[in-house]
Amino acid sequence: MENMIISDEKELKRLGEFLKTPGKRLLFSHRDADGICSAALLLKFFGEFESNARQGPRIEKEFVKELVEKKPDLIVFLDLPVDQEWEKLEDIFKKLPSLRMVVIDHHIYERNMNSGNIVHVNPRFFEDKYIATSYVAYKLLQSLGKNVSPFVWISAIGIIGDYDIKYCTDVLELSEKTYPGSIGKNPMSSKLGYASELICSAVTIKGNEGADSVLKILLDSNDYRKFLESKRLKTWHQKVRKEIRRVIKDAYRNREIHAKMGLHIYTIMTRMSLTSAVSTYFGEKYPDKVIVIRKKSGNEWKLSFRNQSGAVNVGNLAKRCVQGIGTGGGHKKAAGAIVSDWEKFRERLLEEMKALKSKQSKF
Ligand SMILES: [Mn+2]
Repeated sequence: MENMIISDEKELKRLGEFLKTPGKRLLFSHRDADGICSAALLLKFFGEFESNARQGPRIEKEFVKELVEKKPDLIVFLDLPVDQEWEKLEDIFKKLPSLRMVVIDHHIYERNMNSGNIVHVNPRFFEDKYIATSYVAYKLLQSLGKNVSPFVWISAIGIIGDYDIKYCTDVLELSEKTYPGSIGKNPMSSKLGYASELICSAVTIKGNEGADSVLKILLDSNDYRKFLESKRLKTWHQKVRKEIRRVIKDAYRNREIHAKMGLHIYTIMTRMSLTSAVSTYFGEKYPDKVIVIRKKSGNEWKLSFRNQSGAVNVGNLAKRCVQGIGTGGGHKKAAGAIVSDWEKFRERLLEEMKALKSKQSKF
């Protein structure tokens, strides 16, 4: 099955030209395995970028100022749904009218920003499918005539890092064919699955510095085995694993279970950013439950949602529960949020879950 990535040859050509824009070139990618692998793929063929990882699509005032001061000729965003911030982008274009922008993303989009100055690629313009950005980047580079197949393993790591591999199996199969043993029978527990864990823990323990290290190691590695040899990444991974084990043990003790609603709430206490990792753990352990993980962060609560079975759309659930008290959203099976008022949030969550249950039992 072939996934539709970009509308036509003309758009592809425009993308190729934009990526060759000379002058000051800035690259921003999401600070996760998919974002970092997408960046590595692009940089293998289009070097000379000043590259930075970002936690999300938010474009704060400070960031606008910083961008405008740098006077870039080209800005590329990877795996970041910056179309949510199109108003801020318009401000930037007002100040830098000759700026070119490339957005390559796979999240549910708010608007298609394709225009004279922007090339916006998102497979969801064509079909509602979960296709990792690393897959999109791989296919684009291939279509642009680049010899990207030796780096199929980088694309595979990004795909596995995002968990939803259903529509990306052709790239995973190609990786296994090119590098036998890299994917095997179960991608999640394969060598490249381990590679995606290495990236995840580097970011967990070292933030942007970890993301930069990973990117550099990916760029220096011509083979996935070389990447897996990194001592630094292995050490960070072991530290994170140890902390995750401790946090999970503790979370079991104070969990709040609403059996009738199929809802589990866990509170975690750790200095590392582990909400999403712990959420994934419990999400896999209880695939038919809605899992909510909460962690205090300053005066707010960081939340993570999972429903592995997909019976409850947790992206929508998060969005509905945070109104007026924070921000949140995400994908169908995995979402995140930040709220200021936990009690209010909890009340809404229980109401929403009750409503969902009564709706389900009617059928
Ligand atoms: Mn991402």
